[in-house]
Amino acid sequence: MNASLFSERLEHLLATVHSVTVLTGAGVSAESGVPTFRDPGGLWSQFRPEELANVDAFMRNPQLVWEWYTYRKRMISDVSPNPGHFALAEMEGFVGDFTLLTQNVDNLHQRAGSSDVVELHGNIHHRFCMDCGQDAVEIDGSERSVVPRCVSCGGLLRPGVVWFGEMLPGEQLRRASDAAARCQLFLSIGTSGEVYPAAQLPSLAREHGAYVVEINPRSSSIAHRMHECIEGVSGIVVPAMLEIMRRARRTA
Ligand code: BJW
Ligand code: ZN
Repeated sequence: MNASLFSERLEHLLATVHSVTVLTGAGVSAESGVPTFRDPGGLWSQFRPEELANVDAFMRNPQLVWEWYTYRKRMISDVSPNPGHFALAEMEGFVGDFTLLTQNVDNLHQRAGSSDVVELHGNIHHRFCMDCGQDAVEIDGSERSVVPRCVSCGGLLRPGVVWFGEMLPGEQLRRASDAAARCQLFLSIGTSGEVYPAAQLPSLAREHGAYVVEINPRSSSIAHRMHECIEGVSGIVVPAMLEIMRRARRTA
């Protein structure tokens, strides 16, 4: 893949842009071997979201939900960031105002070197008490399959992720909205655009004048809200974008 896959407008923007906001979804981790949610063979084809990704499911059967997250944590710890993650980490050095928003809970952006990741849906390695709300440190990346209890009050600890019907963390959502509203270029990478409020961010960026671009091998459900859709995988397209930035800054 080379730069000709991008429109002239996008090539020019990549070469000159000083404010970029990126929203990532499960697709950026697919090339690391982490299954997405809604693709064929994805997590939702094996498990029913309503049975696992909401608080009622946890209250009904904490052990089942905990085991599902333990299984996913094991899978994530066995994989490494891919070229898409690394290119995004490097991109922050080329753009003065760069914000990385992710719906992913897998920590792979951080492991690739991204310094300030806005985690909209939490982090699978965090946990907190259902009763007193206290954050609990994960003991040596513990992969115990029994639901742990809070050391302060004895309540059940739950994964520090955002389930359906729960509010996104306020500060992260505010940072995401601000970054979408002020950027010149907004990249929506590897997300189906099915889940709100994250799926609203590209539109917000566009309403505020950003050029909005999707990177995805398939058209997402918000593709019609983009100025440009690049049909390809993030592990190839994002490094190609970074290369344009690098060349432009080298010759400037
Ligand atoms: C590649 C690739 C490669 C493959 N390269 N690409 C407005 C309208 C309608 C509904 C709502 C609304 N506002 C709120 C709602 C309700 C709900 C919602 O959105 N429902 C919809 C499903 C209809 N939202 C919520 O409940 C949210 N909370 C909220 O809004 O609070 C306020 C409120 C409360 C109560 C009532 C009303 C409002 C919370 C959402 C939490 C989502 N949680 C999950 C689970 C996290 C924990 C865990 O990991 O277990 O987050 S669900 C799951 O979906 C996960 C993901 O972050 C999220 C998004 O998925 P993503 O990342 O897009 O993955 P996929 O699999 O869908 O797509 C992958 C894409 O990658 C595909 O397009 C591929 O083609 C592509 N791809 N390989 C690039 N190599
Ligand atoms: Zn507690």
